[in-house]
Amino acid sequence: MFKNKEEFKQAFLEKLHTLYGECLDEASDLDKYNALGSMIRDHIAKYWTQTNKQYRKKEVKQVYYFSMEFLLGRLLGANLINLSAKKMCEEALKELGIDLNLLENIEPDAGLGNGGLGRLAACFLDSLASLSLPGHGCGIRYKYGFFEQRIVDGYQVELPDNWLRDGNVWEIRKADNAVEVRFYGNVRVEEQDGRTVFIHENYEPIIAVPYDTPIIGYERNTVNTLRLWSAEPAIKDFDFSSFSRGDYVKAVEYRSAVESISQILYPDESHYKGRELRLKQQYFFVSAGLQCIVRRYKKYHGSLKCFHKKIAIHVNDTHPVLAIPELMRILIDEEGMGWDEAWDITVKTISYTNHTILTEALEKWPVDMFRNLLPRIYMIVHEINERFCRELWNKYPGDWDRIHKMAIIADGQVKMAHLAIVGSHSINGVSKIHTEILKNQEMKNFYEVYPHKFNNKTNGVTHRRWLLKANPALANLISETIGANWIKYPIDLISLEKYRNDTAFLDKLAQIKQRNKAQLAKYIKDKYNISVDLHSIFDVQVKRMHAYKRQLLNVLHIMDLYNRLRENPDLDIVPRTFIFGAKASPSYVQAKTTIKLINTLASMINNDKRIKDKIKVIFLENYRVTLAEMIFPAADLSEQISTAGKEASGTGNMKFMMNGAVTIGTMDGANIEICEVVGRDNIFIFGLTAEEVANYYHNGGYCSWDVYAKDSRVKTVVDQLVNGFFPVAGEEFRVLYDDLTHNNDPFFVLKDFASYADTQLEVDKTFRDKYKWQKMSLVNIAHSGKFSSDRTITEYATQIWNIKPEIITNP
Ligand code: B1N
Repeated sequence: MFKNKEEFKQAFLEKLHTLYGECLDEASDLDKYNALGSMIRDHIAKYWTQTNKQYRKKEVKQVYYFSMEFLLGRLLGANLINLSAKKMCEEALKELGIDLNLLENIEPDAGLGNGGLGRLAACFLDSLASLSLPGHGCGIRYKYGFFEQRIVDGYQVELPDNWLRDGNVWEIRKADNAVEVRFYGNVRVEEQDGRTVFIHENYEPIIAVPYDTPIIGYERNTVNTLRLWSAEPAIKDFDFSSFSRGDYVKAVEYRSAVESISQILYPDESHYKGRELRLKQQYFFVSAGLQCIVRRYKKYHGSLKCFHKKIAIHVNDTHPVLAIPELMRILIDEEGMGWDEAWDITVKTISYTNHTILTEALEKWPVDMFRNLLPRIYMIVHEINERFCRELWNKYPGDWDRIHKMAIIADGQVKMAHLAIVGSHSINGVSKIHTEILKNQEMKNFYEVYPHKFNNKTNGVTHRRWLLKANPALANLISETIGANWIKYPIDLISLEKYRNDTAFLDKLAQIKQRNKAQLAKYIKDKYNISVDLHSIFDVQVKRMHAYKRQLLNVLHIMDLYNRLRENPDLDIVPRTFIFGAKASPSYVQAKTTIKLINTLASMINNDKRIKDKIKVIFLENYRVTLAEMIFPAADLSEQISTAGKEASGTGNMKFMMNGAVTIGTMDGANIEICEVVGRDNIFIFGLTAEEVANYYHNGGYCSWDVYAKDSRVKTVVDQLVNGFFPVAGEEFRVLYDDLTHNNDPFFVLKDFASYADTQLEVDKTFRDKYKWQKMSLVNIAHSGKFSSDRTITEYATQIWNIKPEIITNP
């Protein structure tokens, strides 16, 4: 980035001066952070321009990844690494008496996502740019990201995440590229020159303004773009004429209604709520994004006949599926194309990823709401549905039941997953088992009609953030041992395999783990004033709080262990530190109650002198990308314990593995593929299989009362939820108790309890054999290359998008 430290220091001081008119001693840390960020932006500007210029000149095919969520976390550290400028920058700043680490900590997380789905989108952007692939992100610039979690008296309290308060040095507002998006109104149908035309009138116009963030590839000249849209009123400020007519209040109301569209990220993962504002958000960014892509395409190509040859649009779950009717609208209403040609282009352009089969997460919009908000889009969806149902009728004459089940519009609802399948050329699941479930169960009927559309793309995570950045000590050891090629070709990590019996190497691995544990322990001590044993097993479950992820199974096991320890304080166990991190959706009662349960149990256990510090329970507040970067490197054991068949893939499992944690998990999502590569000896598998779970569901579930009655350990811990064992107001944990017993335990927590507890004993036994454990850890790291998002993105690029690397030349 700069030739040498001197040049860098010079530029830094100049930047502080031009930005703030300050010299170094006057500058605040925030000013210094902004100066550094701004320098990076200046530096990459020419590469950014060059990237766009080259894409345009060579007319390369580009993909646009449409997503409601991009969970980027912080960018400074990641950008410096990708520019190979971290070391130089660190040293130069040090000479100026500035700690780079401190500046990195100034940056708020860009928390524009709920969890796995949003973080996946961020990992994909990193891999696209790092593989020199022409691919960009398109989403919403939420003013408030995912809420900040505080724990007060054991309860989750949500605070707004005002991440833009101090500005955002990475983004550039592109007011020139603003477009109009239209809501409500009515459609007038007219015959003009023998053609039917559709005129959307009396609509409410909203201006979408893009903010661009550069996405810098690792040691490449490529700088792709993440474009996030912000909603602004079409009428600038208070329209003076309406003001003078006395419509002052109306003018203000209009303004805040418009701004509400990009105000806040919905904090509901895997739970669908039919809110009009969310539908508005979806159409808002999809329409803005598409208009802008089409406008640029037309500028260089004139006609849209070959649009799909140069543009691929990917929709991240059903949230951006309105891209299908919106592209139809543009091609038909604005370009005057006929239906069949427009449909052909649309289907060839769009591809779709499904991320969940939980029925409560499937988006279905009430017809009335949909038609009222998007009258022209509704007409198009209606027509798509008519044609699709006719096609089905030809294939399955008389099979009304099947057609009704598969229709896009039925029972007063618009079914977005059905629209996605019909209107795209590719539907992929995110792990092998998930894709099989889609094909053979959830979307079986559709698979029968469109077998060629279905495919699998097992998720991956960027090893640059989750290993190279998060765990520099381990990354260095790896590079010293096998060379640095793995950073560009993560599959090369496999060369580590040959050190599996090298005790000197295993010792080094252990030392690094120990230091990472010490770092997390220090954080815990500083923040919560709790001391944890560095020789204990760091047993970690960090992910969204959800019944199907079964944090409750983990908790019940800890309760059982605690009971055993109270009975026998000399019980021979390896000390354990149980670490949790999780945000619950604000309206999700079970999830919030589980957080309270963990915290209540934690304070009992952590203060119980009788058990001699053998176990500790820590709930880490406000789990987010930046905290995750400290947690994964410090973990010994990775908890991936969802009810089999429920977790589409999981990506935390991959981040743990990359950092040498060993997994305890069910045969679910990508755990199965992790097991496949490391082998049964290097993972702890327990519990029912997805098939077994499905069979029980088929027969109305299993009888949880039987397990409760027969297994005394289970009975004891379940009773403790309601029998006064916990010092909480009366019936607080009753909802959990009821779910497990009267509600027949829908997620098989009690059913899997014995198997889980036995496997935890196995973990305990294995950990005592230091080299055995280190070897397992090493095997996990060595095989984690497969779970790099570079592998995933290469598959998307070649098998779905048909895009090719474009090496950007030096500008
Ligand atoms: O997507 C991840 C997977 O690894 C996880 O297994 C899966 O649970 C997660 C509605 C979702 N599925 N569905 C969502 C998020 C937000 C929302 O509003 C649903 N997230 C997942 C990446 O494939």
